[in-house]
Amino acid sequence: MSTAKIHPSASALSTTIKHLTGTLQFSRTCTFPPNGLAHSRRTTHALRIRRSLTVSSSSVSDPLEVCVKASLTTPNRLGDCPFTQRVLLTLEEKHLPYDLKLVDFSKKPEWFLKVSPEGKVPVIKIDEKWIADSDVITQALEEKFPNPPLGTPPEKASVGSKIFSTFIGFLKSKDPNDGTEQALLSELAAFNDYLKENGPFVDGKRVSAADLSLGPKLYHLEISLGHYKNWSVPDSLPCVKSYMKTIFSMDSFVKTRALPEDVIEGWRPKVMG
Ligand SMILES: N[C@@H](CCC(=O)N[C@@H](CS)C(=O)NCC(=O)O)C(=O)O
Repeated sequence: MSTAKIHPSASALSTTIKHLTGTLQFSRTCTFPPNGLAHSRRTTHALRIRRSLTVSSSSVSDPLEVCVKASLTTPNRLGDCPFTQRVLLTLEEKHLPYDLKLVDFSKKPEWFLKVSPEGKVPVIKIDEKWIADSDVITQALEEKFPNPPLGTPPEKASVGSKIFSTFIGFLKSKDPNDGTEQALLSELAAFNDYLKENGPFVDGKRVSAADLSLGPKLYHLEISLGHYKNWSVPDSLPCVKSYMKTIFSMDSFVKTRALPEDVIEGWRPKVMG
């Protein structure tokens, strides 16, 4: 098991920390730096920064432990899982510190199967209890840490919710005429129309839980369909394209995203299967 202490990069902990994240990547306690570089030697400078980070974050809460898939391609790196990224985005947007427990999916260890009997990530420890499933986890985080509020109004919560399943259908499809591409396009077109009327985010001007769920799925869509099918979201859907661009460039997204090569490797068995 590898552990990485991650502290929130977003505004509550001030621009100081944001400013420091570039150097923090060289601290041993920060195995997963914002830009995904592997950790390096501890330096005096990094130690100094770590001290200031600890002082700044102590008023927030103790780090929450989160089990995540380890990278398939790069040692000591967060791997690909859109459900995990959704949880990490929620933690980031709520400015909550967390520790990643990297799980090697090629040989899941006993300790992990004890806390996640289904062998799935993400799982998170809240109040000494391990909780599975990103729906349940994000709801629990919203209840325990209500500020800033991230809930999506119920009438908007299912916007875009069929994009992921139609994307997987198209990705796995071997027959170009089986309607799976059309099914995806029609879900994306409906989402484009919704954003045109109600955007730029699902709940208008504010980022909410629905965006934190959709964003990682669209990221997987973009990378895997680009790689396996040479396909991209058409220019006729400009609101979807700009939505993706905006979400993918959020600090929290950049900090928690998987490497493109992991996304590609992660989907390979489904594409080949
Ligand atoms: N409904 C769950 C789905 C979680 C899930 O399917 N996670 C995948 C990784 S993205 C997993 O752990 N699969 C087990 C495996 O591949 O062995 C959630 O929202 O958290």
